[in-house]
Amino acid sequence: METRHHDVIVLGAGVSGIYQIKRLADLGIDAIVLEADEDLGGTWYRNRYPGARFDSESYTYGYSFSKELLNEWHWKERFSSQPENLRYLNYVADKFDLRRHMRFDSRVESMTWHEDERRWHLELPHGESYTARFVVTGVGVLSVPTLPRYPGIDDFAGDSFHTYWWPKDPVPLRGRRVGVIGTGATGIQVIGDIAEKVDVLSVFQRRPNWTTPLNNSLISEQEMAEIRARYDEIFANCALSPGGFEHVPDRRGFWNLSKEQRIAFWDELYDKPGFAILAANFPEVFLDETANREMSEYVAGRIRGRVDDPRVAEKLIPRDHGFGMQRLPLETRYFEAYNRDNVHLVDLSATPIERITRSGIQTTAGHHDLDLIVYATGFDAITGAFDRMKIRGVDGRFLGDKWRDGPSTCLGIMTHGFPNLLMVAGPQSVSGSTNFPRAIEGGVDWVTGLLEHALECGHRRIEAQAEAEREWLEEVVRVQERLLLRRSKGWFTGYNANVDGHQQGQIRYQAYFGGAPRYKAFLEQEAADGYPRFDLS
Ligand code: NA7
Repeated sequence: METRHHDVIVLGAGVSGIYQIKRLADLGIDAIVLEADEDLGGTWYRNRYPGARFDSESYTYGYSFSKELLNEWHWKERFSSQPENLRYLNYVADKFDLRRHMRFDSRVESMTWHEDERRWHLELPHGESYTARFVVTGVGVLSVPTLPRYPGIDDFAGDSFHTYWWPKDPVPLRGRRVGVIGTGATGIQVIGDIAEKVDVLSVFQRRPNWTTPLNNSLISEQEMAEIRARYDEIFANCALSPGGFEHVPDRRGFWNLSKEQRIAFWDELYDKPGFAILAANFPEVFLDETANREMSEYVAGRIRGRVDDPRVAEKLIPRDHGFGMQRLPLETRYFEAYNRDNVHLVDLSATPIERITRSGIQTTAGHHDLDLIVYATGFDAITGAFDRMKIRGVDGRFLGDKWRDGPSTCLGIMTHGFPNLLMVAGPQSVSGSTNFPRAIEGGVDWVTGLLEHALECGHRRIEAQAEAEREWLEEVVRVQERLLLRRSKGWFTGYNANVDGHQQGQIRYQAYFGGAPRYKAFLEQEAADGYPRFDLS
């Protein structure tokens, strides 16, 4: 089979890849996108489970690069749902005629750097292959789903799937006994959505998560017109805030206010939409154990106020971590689900799962007969998609080996020993830790600038310097170590009980927590100085 060549190959046709190919196509660069799935959309193509929606305000999630697009698109809900989000990404791709640059069903299985040619060789299934001068990854931060390792998982006779693989065809829910394993952001969305649709819902919870109301609402024509008029301001606000949202931290000083004033403020935040309770809160809540404990007690009180059975309420309150120490899921009718007669909380910390059986789930306390098992058990986050691709750099070095104990990158964009491999939304960038599209637009623009510079100057090789990479790692570690979340068991710190090397106690520095403005300043300075952290030849 013939090997095809392009100057740039983009991996992934999700939110990152769509914008990356738009920028490259506009510059007339010879580039294509290889996408493993049969269509575009990435996260929003895959996660079709009931309740899947943005936790970011829709109008801060959309692309900002085209005024025309901003004026045309009407977000119908403040936090838009998966089908609408996928429609949006298709609309963008069609409007800018981007599909012609995309090759679907094209999963890259391995990638090898050939120093003599200064090219990457990409191998796909069935002997298909490509070469490229540069490869840009937009492979997603949560695109490798992970299943538990319970015995009998293949024995179950009913339907079962990970939320990421929720089928395209409608899944019957009425009259069925459904088990959901996992209570992260995904499980919490699913449970709130299906509780009233199914006959019986058994929630298998190992550890509860802190979660607060999403407070979603419809966006009328009139409101959308106001949002359109405000887009410049909206994106400027997002660019200034650490999380890439319109919400800004409250800097009155936690200790300058009385407890009553703090509670009155939290009452307001609890009723506000989205991540206000996180991003508009006092910074001390995330830096100071006493402040965090008070906030956690406040949210625990709200849970007790919403769950009728006090024993169930206590099981839904996290004890092993404080509020905001793991990625905060946002919920809709989540706690009220537990007030329904058809919903049962199975506390796996008291009665662990022994095995999956032909007809359901066996815990140490008994058997649960089920028709459908939903695995909301998370992802091999941030580095999983890189590990899966078997990337070999200079002298055949395997990236999976380099990153075995945790990733190490230069500005979250490149990693030493892997020339001409550029990462959008890569490890140790802000993509995992802030409003995703705001971060990726910045990442794509920066990578595009570097590629333009290299191609214009006739450079055929770009490599991050080892010393610059060490310095970036120091910055990433220093920032994370200031935060209370540094020891938390969540995907932010690389924890995943189902992946070797990611279990409890094996902290990884996966994302940059220094905030979007600080990250952007590093990138801008680097470009302005002529890319001193990179060797170009
Ligand atoms: P998360 O946040 O990683 O949550 C996974 C959940 O699954 C979590 O509650 C886990 O409990 C649970 N889990 C994982 N393995 C098991 C086993 N073996 N048994 C029982 N329970 C298990 O993933 P999500 O998909 O919810 O969210 C990912 C991101 O997607 C989210 O943050 C948003 O950014 C979008 P554990 O904590 O390990 O005890």
